[in-house]
Amino acid sequence: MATPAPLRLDALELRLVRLPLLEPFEVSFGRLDTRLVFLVRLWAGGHSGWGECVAFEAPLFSYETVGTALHVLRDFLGPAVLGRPVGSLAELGARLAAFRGHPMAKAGLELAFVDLVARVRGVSVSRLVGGTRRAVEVGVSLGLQPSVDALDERVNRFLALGYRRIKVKIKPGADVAVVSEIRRRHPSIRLSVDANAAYTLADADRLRQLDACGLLMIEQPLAHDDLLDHARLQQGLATALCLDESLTGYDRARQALEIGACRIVNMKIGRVGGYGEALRIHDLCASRGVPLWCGGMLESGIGRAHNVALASLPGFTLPGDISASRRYFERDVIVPPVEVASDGTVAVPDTPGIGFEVDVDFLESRTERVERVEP
Ligand code: OSB
Ligand code: MG
Repeated sequence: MATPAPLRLDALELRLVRLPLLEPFEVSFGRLDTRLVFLVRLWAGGHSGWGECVAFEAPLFSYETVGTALHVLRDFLGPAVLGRPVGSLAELGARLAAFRGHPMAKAGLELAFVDLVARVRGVSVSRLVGGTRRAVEVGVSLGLQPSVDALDERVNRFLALGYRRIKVKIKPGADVAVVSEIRRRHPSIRLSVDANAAYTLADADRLRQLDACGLLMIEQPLAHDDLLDHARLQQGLATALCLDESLTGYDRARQALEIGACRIVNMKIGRVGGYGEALRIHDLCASRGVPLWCGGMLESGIGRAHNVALASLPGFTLPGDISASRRYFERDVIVPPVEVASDGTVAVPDTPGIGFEVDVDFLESRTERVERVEP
């Protein structure tokens, strides 16, 4: 993906914006009541592009945090790319690759760069990265609930809104009984579960009981950095495993598929380090016929718009965790908000860049911290 002409990157803006969640989101590793959204804006000449760094405040999903990403972007990634011409996404990626780890920080910058290039060229991000779909299929991810009835109320609500797949969070003690009951009440829906790394191989017997639930997949049952034990577990399981946390880049995805650690791939552009890695993983899955879908990190509309663009590539074959803005927030940072149509799809914008207008006044009113990085 080349730029029209090498772009001189002038400045980076790093902005933390707090958005309350309409309801708390609870998973096996903890509970979120508000989302501290980390927005990245990149300038070149009179143009700018927007990205989002999906790190959370605490290192519970992965080791990165909003604080580490702010440090790495301000002190290393920004200085490595600002003030000099950049000719392509590959060239940007090569400069960032000098630094180890910190995929979410890198992705925040790559997202802003891709939006910037798309706006300069006057094309949509979807078109720029090779997207082919005009609408993407979506599902919903439901947090842990105090009772089966509370969970089922949400299942019914999102099915009525058209969502095409329901994902339920599980953890030890809130798994087989809950999921069996949801399946009993909804015999034919596409249903999956996500453990966020809450189990070990010692729980294999319990996880095998989920085979009776007819699930589309079991997402990340074992440790966040494991591949080998997942391969062992997959051997004794009829249900497909899907990896999320463990797939931190292209090589990890390739290795996971080579050893049979999963049969389905969850793509999170932040977790894998940006568009460069994401596009390579997409091509790998497409070439091997591995089902792929776009995960979510409770993003604001900016990260969500990038997810919509990415999910418009042909290799995304299952509904993503790309829900409507109002599934999470009373008010989003983009106009219009992301909407889910009654057929369970989100339209892919065809206007320049991410295809949504950023509500800068609203952002300002919710900003907790903003820093500008210059060469
Ligand atoms: O594992 O996919 C996950 C939310 C926060 C952290 C991890 C995960 C999730 C979700 C929600 O499942 C995805 C979304 O709706 O954005
Ligand atoms: Mg997950």
